[in-house]
Amino acid sequence: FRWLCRQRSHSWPPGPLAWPVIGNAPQLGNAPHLYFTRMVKKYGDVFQIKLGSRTVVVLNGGSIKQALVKQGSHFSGRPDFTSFQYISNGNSMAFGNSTGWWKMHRKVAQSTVRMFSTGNPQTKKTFENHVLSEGKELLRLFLRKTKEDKYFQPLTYVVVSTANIMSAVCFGKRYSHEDEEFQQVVGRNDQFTKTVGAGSIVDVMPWLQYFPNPIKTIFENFKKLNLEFSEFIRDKVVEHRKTIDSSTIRDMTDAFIVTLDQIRDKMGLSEKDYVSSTVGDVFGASQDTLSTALQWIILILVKYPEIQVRLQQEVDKVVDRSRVPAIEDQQQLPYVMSFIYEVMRFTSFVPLTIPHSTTTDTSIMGYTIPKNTVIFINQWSVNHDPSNWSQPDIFDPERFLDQSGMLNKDLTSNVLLFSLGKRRCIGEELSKMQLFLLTALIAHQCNITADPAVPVKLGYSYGLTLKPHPFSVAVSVRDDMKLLEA
Ligand code: HJJ
Repeated sequence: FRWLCRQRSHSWPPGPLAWPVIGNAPQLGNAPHLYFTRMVKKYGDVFQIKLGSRTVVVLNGGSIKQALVKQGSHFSGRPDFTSFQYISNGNSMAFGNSTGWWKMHRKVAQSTVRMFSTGNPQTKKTFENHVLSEGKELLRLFLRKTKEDKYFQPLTYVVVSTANIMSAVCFGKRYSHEDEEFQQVVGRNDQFTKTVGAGSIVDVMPWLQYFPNPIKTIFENFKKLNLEFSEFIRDKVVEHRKTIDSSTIRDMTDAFIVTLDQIRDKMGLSEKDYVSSTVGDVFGASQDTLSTALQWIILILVKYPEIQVRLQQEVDKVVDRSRVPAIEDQQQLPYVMSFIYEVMRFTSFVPLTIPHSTTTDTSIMGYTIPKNTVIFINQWSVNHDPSNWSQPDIFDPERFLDQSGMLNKDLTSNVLLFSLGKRRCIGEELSKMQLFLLTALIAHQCNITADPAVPVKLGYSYGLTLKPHPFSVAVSVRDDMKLLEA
């Protein structure tokens, strides 16, 4: 068949032979991004596989920019995957197809997120305050846990803390680490991530949800978590609507209520609640990704103690003991920034983006692709491409520093973690600011160590985000500083 196609003027992308019914699903294994990256060697940057009955075109390396930027509108769709229909009751902007007023909706979301993070000096300060006070609280908790248990698992504390940062921004409220309702809402990121990751079994073989098997159970849990998550968000929005005063915007939810309702009425759209799904996307995406990033940062700090020392030395040169690091210090802390970029590159913890689909018949690198084809974007392949990076599988922040020790912006811009084009992440600035502040704070205040009896491993479980396997650490204050002990 492929031979026949080549005889005509167009050709489909090459790819491995597929089984009937299941296609290439079994070959994906527990790390699809690695399977795809192996396939690049055989077929090139663009190839196709079958997942269940669907054809999926996988884009790697340089073909990604070509598709998402140069031919952006052709590749900006989302597939009608089963799992996506349960996120925000099918109203998620991030997982939904870009029809109708999606473009304007995205613009509103983008500017609102900016308004509450990096938008102007005043909001920046407020945001910095949220991050640092939550960061300090987290480190105090770490110290207490170390006293109690010596080595402890940081996971749940990291999740609640990072969720609290965005809860302050979105809802003007933070939760205690003991709050069970909050833990229920944000504590199931692993289930979410598994079910929506590219190559997820229910999306590939949706019929599995209809008879008893392990996938059915996983999917029911996913539906339940989304219902409860949506309910949490909806309650927040209802509460805000009751008490809102449009002359004093308290938080992001207030801002979305004012702007989205206004646009909806001006455009004569139906009396639908667009606020909940929008806030849900922002809160859900930021807490899931930031908690994952911080887990990786902590794990890498204990894996490479000499890099931890190097971070501490740089921060000490710039920030004395009378204060904690601030946003303004970022320019003077190139090693901290190179460390963060290296964590993003090395872990590539969003290995594939949320799946795309083509919005029209199109072509890429000479291959024909019909409308509504599922497109996987392999970010991992870019970040580990040996023609782009020397020894890509080695963790080395120095790769981003030039001879004078400054951050090389040309190199950092080659790291692909927030996607590109019409679907690129709207939280990139916000997220980098948080990672900078938290990393600098940790380096300034603490030593983090692993149990010498347990080797530090960098293994992970696959999903939309790669989550490190559970690990334990001990945390101590670096000196007799009083700040954290308060
Ligand atoms: C969630 C974790 C959730 C939503 C949204 C509505 C927008 C990581 C990458 C993109 C993030 C994409 C978005 C995720 C939305 C979560 C997240 C969870 C329920 C949700 C590439 O985040 O446990 O539940 O409902």
